[in-house]
Amino acid sequence: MSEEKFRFLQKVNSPAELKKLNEDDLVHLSDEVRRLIIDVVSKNSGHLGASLGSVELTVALHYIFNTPHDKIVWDVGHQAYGHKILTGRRDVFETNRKYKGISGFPKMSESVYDAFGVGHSSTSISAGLGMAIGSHLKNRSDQQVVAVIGDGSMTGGLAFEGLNNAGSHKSNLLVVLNDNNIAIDPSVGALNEYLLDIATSKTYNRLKNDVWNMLGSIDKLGPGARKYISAIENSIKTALLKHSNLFESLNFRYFGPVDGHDVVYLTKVLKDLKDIQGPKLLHVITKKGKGLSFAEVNQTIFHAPGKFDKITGKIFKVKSDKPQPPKYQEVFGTTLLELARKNKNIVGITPAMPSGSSMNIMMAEMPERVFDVGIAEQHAVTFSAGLAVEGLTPFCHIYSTFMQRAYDQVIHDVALQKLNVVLCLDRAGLVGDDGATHHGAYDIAYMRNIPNMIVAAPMDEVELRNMLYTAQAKAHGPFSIRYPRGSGNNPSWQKAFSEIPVGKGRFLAEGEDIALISVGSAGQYAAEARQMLEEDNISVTHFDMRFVKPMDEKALHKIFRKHDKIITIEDGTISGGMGSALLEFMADHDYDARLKRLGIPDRFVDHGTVDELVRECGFDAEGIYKQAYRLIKPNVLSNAG
Ligand SMILES: Cc1ncc(C[n+]2csc(CCOP(=O)(O)OP(=O)(O)O)c2C)c(N)n1
Repeated sequence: MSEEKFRFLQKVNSPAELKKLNEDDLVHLSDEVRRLIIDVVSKNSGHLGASLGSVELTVALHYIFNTPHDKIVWDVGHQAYGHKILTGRRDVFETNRKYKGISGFPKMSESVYDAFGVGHSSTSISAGLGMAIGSHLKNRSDQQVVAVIGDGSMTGGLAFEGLNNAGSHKSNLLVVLNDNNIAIDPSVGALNEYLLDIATSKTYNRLKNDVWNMLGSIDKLGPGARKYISAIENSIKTALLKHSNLFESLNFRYFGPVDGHDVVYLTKVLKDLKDIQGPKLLHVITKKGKGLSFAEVNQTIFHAPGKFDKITGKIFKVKSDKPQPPKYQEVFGTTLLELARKNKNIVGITPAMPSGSSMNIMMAEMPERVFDVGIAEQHAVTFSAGLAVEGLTPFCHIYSTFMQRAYDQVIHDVALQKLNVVLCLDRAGLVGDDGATHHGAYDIAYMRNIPNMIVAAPMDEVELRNMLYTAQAKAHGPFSIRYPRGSGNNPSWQKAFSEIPVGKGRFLAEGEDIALISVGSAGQYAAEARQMLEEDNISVTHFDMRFVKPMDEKALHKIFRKHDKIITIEDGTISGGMGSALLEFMADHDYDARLKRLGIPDRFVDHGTVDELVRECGFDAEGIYKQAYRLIKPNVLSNAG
């Protein structure tokens, strides 16, 4: 790190050292933190906009609060790069999200300053409240707890549950609402309009500031005066806002809105708030992408832009002469629009991920048929169930990892009533550098035990298209389709649709020595392993299940009658996954075979590239190849490696 460029930052190895700086130096320090984030993220990729927007807030929080004794609980955690840099990870920040490097999200096992592990949204208020009440029960009354949550994450039901509960306790919780008026895509919903209303009401804010100043000076006169002023403050708020303040109605003291980029002012406000007891909310206005012009303008793209030129803002794409296959999500988005043009019953539902799902393609042409419901996976599923009751065919798109939030809604609201909802699970399997919080490891296991649920996993882009087509072609009841992050390898994917018989798999090869049974895109590794084995004159059956439920029992009987050496391959947890389903099948039908299950082991897998992680889990082509040797020629295993 150049000494000249990072004059202040190089002195800060911990929040204790940060506290040695003058207030005025905090402005320079903030600039340097921002510069380091830009330097590293432009080279390594990662979450950019949110972290740039919360630099001053991060500096001010660590300046005023006594971390790690005081707890800062970040929501989602994608805005916490500044926090990592200021809490002893400045020199390893280069390894952010890399294999064996630091995680892109706060993680309790990584640092004592990471008060709570995150990645999924809307958890900070509940976790923070638990800590605030816990510290009180443990007689640590001097401990402060701060939950930092964005306006997008505030739309999640869990955040409201936390606010509601916190408002009925007297515990010392400070919620900092970091309002930049955008999630990944523009913020939606009534809460967003409400926040905008407060943030832009000039009269309200002027009076609010007067009251704030008065409150500060009256505070020194004792508790009686404070109560009196507080009553005036409340009546002004009530009179000036169209409705009474939402947060005040939930028993929070509401402060703000304040400029989240004025680091010196922020430190003053936070210092004052430290002395105010009970639940309180500070509304901070920030700009996503702050300090990098193109990131401020194209906030959705620069949420997590990949590698880019930090001067021009040009995003680097993979260089290739050949036409590149599109991402799976683009195949989904394009196909959904094609289907929706023909089938008027199709509607799209996304919980705050129009661009992350490519549902924005359909949204652009038919905005009235696509619903961005905010970061609200539970609501997205039950809302889809309601649409299905009216005879529509909702395509509810949720990343596999976020669908975990809506499990009861899938069972109770959709499956139990056999409603025609198509659940599209993107980012299924290992997702790479976002790591353990984001891997879509569990959906095969959690979907396949639900009665009425169809569990489909296409092996490539063409199969995905046909699966989407099949799901809407007739009333199947709940139909889930999982597909991975990234691109497949078929640039000519846009073929005419053909319906796939539900519950039918396909033989990609029929051999004698061993059977590879795969599901979903992990079949690509199996296909590669088959080639490697056949080069060694080992004859291989490769069966692509396509459906984990219902299973193609006819084909499975054929395989189990013929083969006593079988490997199952899936990009999902081994426990309870497709391989486990085949073990059950084997036991139920008294087959005797050596069956080895490859997939994600029963532990949390960290971050890295998808290739690195698949290799670590051992279901890459090489891993399958070696496993095949272990089954059929254990004595020559050493040759195979
Ligand atoms: C449960 C869940 N759903 C979806 C996401 C994906 N996601 C990551 S950040 C984000 C937007 C968060 O918006 P906001 O809280 O306003 O923070 P900002 O990025 O604007 O700073 C979303 C939807 C997630 N992390 N968790």
